Amino acid sequence: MRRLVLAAAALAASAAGPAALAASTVAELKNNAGQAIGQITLTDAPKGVIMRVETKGLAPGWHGLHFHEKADCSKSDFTSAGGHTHGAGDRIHGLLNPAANETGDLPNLYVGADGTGATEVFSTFLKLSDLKDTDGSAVVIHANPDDFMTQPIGGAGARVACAEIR
Ligand SMILES: [Cu+2]
Ligand SMILES: [Zn+2]
Repeated sequence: MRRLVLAAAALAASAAGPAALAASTVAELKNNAGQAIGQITLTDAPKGVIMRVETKGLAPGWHGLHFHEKADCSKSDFTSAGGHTHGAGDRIHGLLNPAANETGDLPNLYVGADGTGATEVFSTFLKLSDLKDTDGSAVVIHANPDDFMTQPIGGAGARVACAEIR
């Protein structure tokens, strides 16, 4: 199954441009009703991981985007995915916080007036293998933007989309 996913990613790359030269993982994004609303593509890089997000059907505007601890989007509110992936010790959130240690923190995703969101982000906080640890990880999109400072999640509010990374 994994082999098929890799092959599909390679085909898509040859047809559509640069991404996916290295090993890539594709995961489906679903909404609170369990409907498929797009996908994420994670590509391992020498100094981190590149993520492409492609989604539709979300509310227009800015949305918090994070890596969460567990590959578990089974609860409809996605609390099953746990908190943000993080380093050792107390969890401190926020890309603008000098004391932050959450490896799951990422820039916000913008969704246009038609409900379509697409972006690529690069994180040096972790590698694809860190996301594919024993319990996996999740990509979560929130209802509101992350202010990169407020604890515990930058005021990003409810979880509106989730993808399981294994
Ligand atoms: Cu989050
Ligand atoms: Zn965080």
